Amino acid sequence: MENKNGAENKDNRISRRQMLGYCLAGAVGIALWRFRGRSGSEDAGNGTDSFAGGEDADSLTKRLKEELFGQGADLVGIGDLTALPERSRSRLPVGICVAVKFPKEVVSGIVDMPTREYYDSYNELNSSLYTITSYAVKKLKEWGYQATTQVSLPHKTVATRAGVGWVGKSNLLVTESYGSMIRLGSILTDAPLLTAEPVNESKCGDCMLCVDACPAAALTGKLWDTTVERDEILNTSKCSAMAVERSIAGFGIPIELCGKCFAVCKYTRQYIEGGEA
Ligand code: B12
Ligand code: SF4
Ligand code: SF4
Repeated sequence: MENKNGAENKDNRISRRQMLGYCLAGAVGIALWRFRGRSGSEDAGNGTDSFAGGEDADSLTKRLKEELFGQGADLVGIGDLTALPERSRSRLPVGICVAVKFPKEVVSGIVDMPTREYYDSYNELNSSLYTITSYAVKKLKEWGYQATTQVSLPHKTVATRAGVGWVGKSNLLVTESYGSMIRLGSILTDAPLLTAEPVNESKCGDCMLCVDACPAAALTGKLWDTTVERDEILNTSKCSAMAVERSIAGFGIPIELCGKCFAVCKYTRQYIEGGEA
């Protein structure tokens, strides 16, 4: 996983089985590239639209990440999804997780009650995610690969496979860089990208800050691993009802926005109280 400042977790080299698939994809890419050349649309290879067929996985991955950070992503991770059922991932082997972060001041403001700024930011971040993920799909397709934003897997599943973070006792994805003050988007593709080490266990330890802070007592305190069901961590009915109540009280709109669990998270606080803007 990488943040926009270039800090990176370990990327795994791809397995032999993947390599075979990727070689095939690469071969198709090269064939398309040749066809492009014949049809007169080949470019000089130095513009943002240059075709990546035949490019090695390292440089293709770097290029894609640069594009995503250029579009405003704050975190990007790439995961091998082949261990998940084929139907759940539209038969595509790779998941890309994109995260955008809430402004610090918005998060600080919602420790007591959700605010109008939180609601506005939530809409803005959703719109940015849509722009970034659609752009990535367009680029990947231009480069000769399959790609889609129609992802039926939960974003958090793609995110843990992509090494971006773990599922906290808050039931939210927690990242070392920004805690949980992020919104997530996902892309599926067959592009031969380098994938990260998946995260399979929680790093919450004994912390109970979010559990104790939840005004609905909706969090059970269960420590996550990949076998733990969502309902073992979160009572969704209690959370939904309380979030609507608090949205009405906080900014007068009946929507499920509360966010106290991520505002109090120690990893979120670490980021907010740290130096970076
Ligand atoms: C529906 C939904 C809700 C509903 C849920 C109730 C319902 N009726 O289902 C309600 C209204 C409660 C809700 C509330 C909130 N939500 Co919501 N919600 C979603 C949504 C649209 C789908 C989630 C879902 O049902 N997933 C299916 C369940 C089973 O899985 P899950 O919750 O994702 O978690 C499990 C898997 O990820 C699994 N997993 C992870 N890795 C792996 C790996 C393997 C191999 C396996 C097998 C499993 C696995 O572990 C988790 C626990 O079992 C997602 C967007 C999305 N498409 O993912 C946003 C999303 C989860 N919500 C989000 C947010 C921010 C919130 C709120 C803070 C909003 C608010 N109120 O202010 C609260 C937080 C509540 C909480 N503590 O979780 C963000 C989370 C960002 C983050 N940092 O994690 C998401 C991702 C939206 C986004 N685009 O960013 N939400
Ligand atoms: S969003 Fe609010 S009600 Fe739901 S789990 Fe988080 S703190 Fe509790
Ligand atoms: S507040 Fe503590 S327990 Fe809750 S998600 Fe953050 S680190 Fe985990």
